[in-house]
Amino acid sequence: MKLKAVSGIMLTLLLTSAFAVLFNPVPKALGSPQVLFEEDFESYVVGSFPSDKFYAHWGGWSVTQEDANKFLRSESYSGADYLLRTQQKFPGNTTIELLYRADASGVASGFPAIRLDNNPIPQVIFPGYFGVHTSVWSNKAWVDWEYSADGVSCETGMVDLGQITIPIQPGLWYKIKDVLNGKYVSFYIDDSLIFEYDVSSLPFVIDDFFVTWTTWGQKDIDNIKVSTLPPTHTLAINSSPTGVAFTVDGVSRTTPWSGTYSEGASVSLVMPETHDGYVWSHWQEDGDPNRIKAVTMDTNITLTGVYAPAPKPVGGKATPINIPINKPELPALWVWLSTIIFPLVATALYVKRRKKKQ
Ligand SMILES: [Ca+2]
Repeated sequence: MKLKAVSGIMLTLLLTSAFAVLFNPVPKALGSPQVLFEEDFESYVVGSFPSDKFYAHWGGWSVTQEDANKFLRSESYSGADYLLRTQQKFPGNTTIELLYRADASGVASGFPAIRLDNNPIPQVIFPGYFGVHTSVWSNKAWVDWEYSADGVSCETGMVDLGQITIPIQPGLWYKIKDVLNGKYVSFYIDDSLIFEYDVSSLPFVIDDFFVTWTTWGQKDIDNIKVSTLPPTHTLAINSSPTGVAFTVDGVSRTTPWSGTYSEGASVSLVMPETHDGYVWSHWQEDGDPNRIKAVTMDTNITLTGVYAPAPKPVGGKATPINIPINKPELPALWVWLSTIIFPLVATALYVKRRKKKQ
């Protein structure tokens, strides 16, 4: 009996937990970028080359250890031919980041650079390939590109984006990062934006690319990470009539307005109670009468705040409070009584009496 009771309780507990697991919504990882590639070189033997993940044109790169940290080092070389490239290709809308360090020869002749390349073998022209090169060289920011078709280089260009304020010192690690977001490539050093370049005018789109590092002088790279950008959604706020001043997360805006948010972001909207002779009515899309609204950005959202003309005061012209209100004109009642009612009653009584006498 006792055993039965215990097993009954256990069965109930088991079923309860199973139900809890079944019916508790699993929290969705919203807004978190997906890591496509990550390498810190700690699992490789010193002196080896991680050929399972990288391709080195003409060699020159090997795993090196310093204190307790392993990283990938290029030989000191006076040309740009020891190119390093990932074996894995990546889609567009991506962030590429890594730690970068150069010795004195590397800084003197080189730069931290990331090349986005769909060339299967760097430096060899294949039918139809492109490369976009973002870099800092002699404290100047650069973007250059090449494009070939049928084995002929048909488009090359270089844009000098001007002096930068962050000098690259020899022997120091820097975090460098490229962000590909739609038509822009943004280049960062230690999380400071160095430049942003609109690549939409280039004769190709940046997607399905390898990441390549060029070599001038000795370079060290570590902690390479390639990840997708978190998806974004658009929030558009309209109103009827337009031109309504409202707030988004406490910041003043005017309709029509739109903004971009990472997936899962929570946005707080406050529409005013009145606007220029109008009063708040409702949100057009869902009929919600609450002018204060919180939205979760899991898709593109358009909301329209509807205002109605302010109602006119009943009975025509409103009477201002500070003016004395006229009291009912009592004398008028006495005038009526004395001039019409009394004579009527008197006449009726007189006629009655006369009739009685007759
Ligand atoms: Ca490392």
